[in-house]
Amino acid sequence: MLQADQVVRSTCPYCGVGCQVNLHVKDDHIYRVSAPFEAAPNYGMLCVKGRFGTDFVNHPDRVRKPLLRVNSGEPRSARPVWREASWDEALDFVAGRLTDIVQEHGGDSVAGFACAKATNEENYVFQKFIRAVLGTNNVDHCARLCHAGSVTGLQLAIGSSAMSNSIAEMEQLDTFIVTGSNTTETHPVISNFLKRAVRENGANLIVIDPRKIEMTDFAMLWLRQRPGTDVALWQAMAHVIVEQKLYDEDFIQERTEGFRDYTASLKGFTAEWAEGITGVPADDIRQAARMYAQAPTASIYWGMGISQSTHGTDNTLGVTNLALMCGHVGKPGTGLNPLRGQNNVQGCSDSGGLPNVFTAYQRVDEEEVRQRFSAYWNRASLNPEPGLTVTELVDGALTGAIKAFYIMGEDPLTSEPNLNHAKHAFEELDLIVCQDIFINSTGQMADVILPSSSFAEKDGTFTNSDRRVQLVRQAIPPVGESRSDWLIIADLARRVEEKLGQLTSAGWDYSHPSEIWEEMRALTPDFRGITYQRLEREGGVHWPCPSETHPGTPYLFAESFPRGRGKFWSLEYGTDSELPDDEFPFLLSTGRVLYHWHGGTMTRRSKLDEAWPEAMVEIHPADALTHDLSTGDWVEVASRRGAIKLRAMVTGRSPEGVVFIPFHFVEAAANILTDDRTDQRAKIPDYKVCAVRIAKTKAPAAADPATEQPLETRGAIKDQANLIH
Ligand SMILES: Nc1nc2c(c(=O)[nH]1)N[C@H]1C(S)=C(S)[C@@H](COP(=O)(O)OP(=O)(O)OC[C@H]3O[C@@H](n4cnc5c(=O)[nH]c(N)nc54)[C@H](O)[C@@H]3O)O[C@H]1N2
Ligand SMILES: Nc1nc2c(c(=O)[nH]1)N[C@H]1C(S)=C(S)[C@@H](COP(=O)(O)OP(=O)(O)OC[C@H]3O[C@@H](n4cnc5c(=O)[nH]c(N)nc54)[C@H](O)[C@@H]3O)O[C@H]1N2
Ligand code: SF4
Ligand SMILES: [Mo]
Repeated sequence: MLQADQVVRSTCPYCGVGCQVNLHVKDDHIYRVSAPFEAAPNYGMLCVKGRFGTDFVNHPDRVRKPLLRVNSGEPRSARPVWREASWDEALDFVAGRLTDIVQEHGGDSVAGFACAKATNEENYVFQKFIRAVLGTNNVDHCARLCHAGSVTGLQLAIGSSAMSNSIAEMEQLDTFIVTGSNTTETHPVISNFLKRAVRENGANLIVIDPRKIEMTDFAMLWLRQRPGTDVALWQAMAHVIVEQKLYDEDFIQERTEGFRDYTASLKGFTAEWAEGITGVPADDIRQAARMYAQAPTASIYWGMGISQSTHGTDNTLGVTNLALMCGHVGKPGTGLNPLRGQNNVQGCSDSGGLPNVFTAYQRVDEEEVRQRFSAYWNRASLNPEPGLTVTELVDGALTGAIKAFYIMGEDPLTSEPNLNHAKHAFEELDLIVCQDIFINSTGQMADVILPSSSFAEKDGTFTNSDRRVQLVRQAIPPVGESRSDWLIIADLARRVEEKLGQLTSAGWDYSHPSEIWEEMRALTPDFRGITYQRLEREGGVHWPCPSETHPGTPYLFAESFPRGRGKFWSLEYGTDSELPDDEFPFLLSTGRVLYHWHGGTMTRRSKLDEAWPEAMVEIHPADALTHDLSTGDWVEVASRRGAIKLRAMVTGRSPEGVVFIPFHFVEAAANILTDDRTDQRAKIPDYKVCAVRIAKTKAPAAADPATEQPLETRGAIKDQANLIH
């Protein structure tokens, strides 16, 4: 057997479970990944991505030197031609262009996309650069496209959006709801704990999901609602609980406000009424309500099916109302749990990668907070105006209010809705900088690519879905001339400070990420008790952790909510989503499959691509029959915004009238079809409901005989575009 040069403990770079991995390294390559049995949160388990998906690290497509676009006179949509540059040249170019734009149009004309894949320390340095040097709060990240509905709803109801329970509590669950979360494919190791609760603890599981996901096999009750109708379901469950007096009077008295008004507003929201809207039998709604309300402890887990909706905030308020009236929050095994998606999406938000807050949700519009940060950062003042959100930034590019995008490790031109509209907006920008490990779809439109080092090439911390801060450790040297994101930003910040004639602060002279963490700790009461030494010793600590003797906080809200009392919110039923009609008679739902990650940048450059090599659209057998389709046939799927071609997968997973497409494949990008209208409060788009039509079609013309996929589209993911030396 191969003998490892070294085995390095680190944290999986894919999902928010935050599994601990041992990276077995030989000749600067990770050749094997194993999981330590003794370490939380995964205790020896890994899913296929953690186990087999890290070979992207050494893929030949890694960007190894900074690249400058040579053909910048052409439209951005033209195939890019790149020239390699030294770091000095590339950083001076970026610093010069940013300086010109800030001087001419003001700091608020620049926007930064922070990175839920990068470490806490890197995101902290990034938002510090955007805020302190460029003078704007325009910094946001993919959380906007993700749990924004959950965050906004939870903030309104209880004043905190973090998951209330720890992963460790899952095996002891008594009763729990999983809704809008395809847990076995998207949080596989968590799904194992949830399955164990059912199998070994006899827990009662209620799945509420339009698709027949694997978790339904473990459920005592499965409610299959029509997509986008959840509010009706939550309201009807609340109606049952109130009518049958199954609520927790003491909890309501002591911990909440607004219950009487809320019960009054429930009039008419009967289970029969909800059946008409959701398609779920009224008796099942009543049974679900009783099971949840009468359980000694009960917890709700949810994902994108709740959040990514034009009424994502209302969906969240709907589940929160239920938890508050039943007192199912603040004890072990009870709570509100939006499962975090990216490995470090929790941490990116915690580190200040949001337009309205610094670290740990300290608000930019609060004088005292701003003063503390400006003093530490050696600035006379900081901008008090919250910045724009990702979805608003794209529109800002279109109107000309935003001139430059600095994108650190995101791929908006795969992940944004209505891609044709988004691409149009990107054309208008004066400057696009992509700092990434690969050239992704967005990179194809950039002026500069700054090569970052991947998780395996750097130290730092990620914060997983249950707020556990864990170490990421360097296992191999940086690939090519790539650099850690924090190093790139610190170097750039010094150059921009100088060009803008700002007093150069010593604020960028870090020699290791631990020094950045020390700064974050000093500015953030909730992180104060967490040190690198402690993380080395304990493996991970759940914030809030106010002192070094504090054990950390695995579950929240035991005594009170951050907003004081939990608040009930009256809801109305209605929808702003684009629903099927005669012209576009199918409902399109989008999401994920086990083997791939978002734009596929990483997983399609790993062995995982062999397991799921192409885009497929899920079509119900009854619909396949009427459209003369069998599995493997080519289908054109069209919406009001565009059309894509991909193959059919005939399956009963999605209900009749609904087609499901994963958004991982550039050659059949689901987001060409999706709709960019958003939830008014959360600004999150509706990725789960829009209207499409389907038609059988021929294989796309110039197909690669090996795969029958169009050559030019496969090329887009496989090569690095033209490179002239
Ligand atoms: N393999 C893999 N894992 C991932 C990711 C990945 O790309 N690939 N991405 C990560 C990220 S960033 C995230 S945010 C998570 C997302 O994790 P999930 O939220 O589990 O992912 P989705 O595939 O978007 O699944 C959403 C679920 O919502 C259901 N749904 C659709 N419409 C509705 C509706 O109207 N109401 C309700 N209640 N449910 C509905 C779908 O059937 C599906 O089961 O996954 C993370 N994990
Ligand atoms: N249709 C549809 N669209 C969706 C969704 C959906 O369900 N349906 N879900 C939405 C959700 S929940 C999310 S979270 C977004 C995700 O959207 P994005 O965050 O835009 O997608 P990713 O492909 O994960 O982009 C991460 C990028 O970071 C790069 N990267 C990896 N490691 C590093 C690093 O250490 N440093 C740097 N600088 N870069 C790195 C990767 O190569 C990749 O290009 O998509 C959203 N879009
Ligand atoms: S469950 Fe998530 S963190 Fe764990 S191995 Fe799989 S992708 Fe990585
Ligand atoms: Mo996400």
